[in-house]
Amino acid sequence: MKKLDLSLYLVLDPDLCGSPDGMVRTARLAAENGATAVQLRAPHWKKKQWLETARKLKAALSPLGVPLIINDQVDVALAADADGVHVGQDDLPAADVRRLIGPDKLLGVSVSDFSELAAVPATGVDYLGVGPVFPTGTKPDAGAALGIAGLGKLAAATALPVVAIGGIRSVHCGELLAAGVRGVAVVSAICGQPDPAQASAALAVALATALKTA
Ligand code: TZP
Ligand code: MG
Repeated sequence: MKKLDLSLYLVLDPDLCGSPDGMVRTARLAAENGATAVQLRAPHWKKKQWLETARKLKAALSPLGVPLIINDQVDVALAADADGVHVGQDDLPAADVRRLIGPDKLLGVSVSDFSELAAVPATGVDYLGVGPVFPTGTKPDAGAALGIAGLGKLAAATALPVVAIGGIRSVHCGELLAAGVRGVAVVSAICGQPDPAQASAALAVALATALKTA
């Protein structure tokens, strides 16, 4: 498998994308225009909808070489043969998820403070999602914004790749990469934008520019 590229990580939101097919369309446009990883996140869905959409996403993203990561639903990830699972603090513990998914799939964990960071297992986790960095309307229970300084302190305290999340727009890419993160995860900066392809391309350009000047 090619090296994991977390630089532009799209997290899909069913409300912002309009429909399951809208999600697949958004994911495809994003992946064709610079998104390097895609997560399916649909907290209110029934299993059947999860699985059907995960399979469509996998079919759309695999040919583009973009990994599909499933939020929380380990069984869906296995049934759809997704590339990985992302768990939050209220989901199954990372060590249990690793046992369930085996050694080859990706595993990401959400972290928002030092105590959550300390609880991350020493092995078996591939990356951390850290946030919210900025205030976000997309996840009402996301907690207080860390700011760039708070993000930087957490990123400096772990050897794992960190993906920043929460309120991120292309204008933030430079300061986020300078804070030591490997990539940015976005929902509303791509989902629900009038032109998700153009929005993705603009983020990819901002990241490439930030990397060049870093
Ligand atoms: N986890 C922490 S903040 C967040 C998630 C899923 C939502 C980020 O959404 P947006 O629209 O990019 O601010
Ligand atoms: Mg979750």
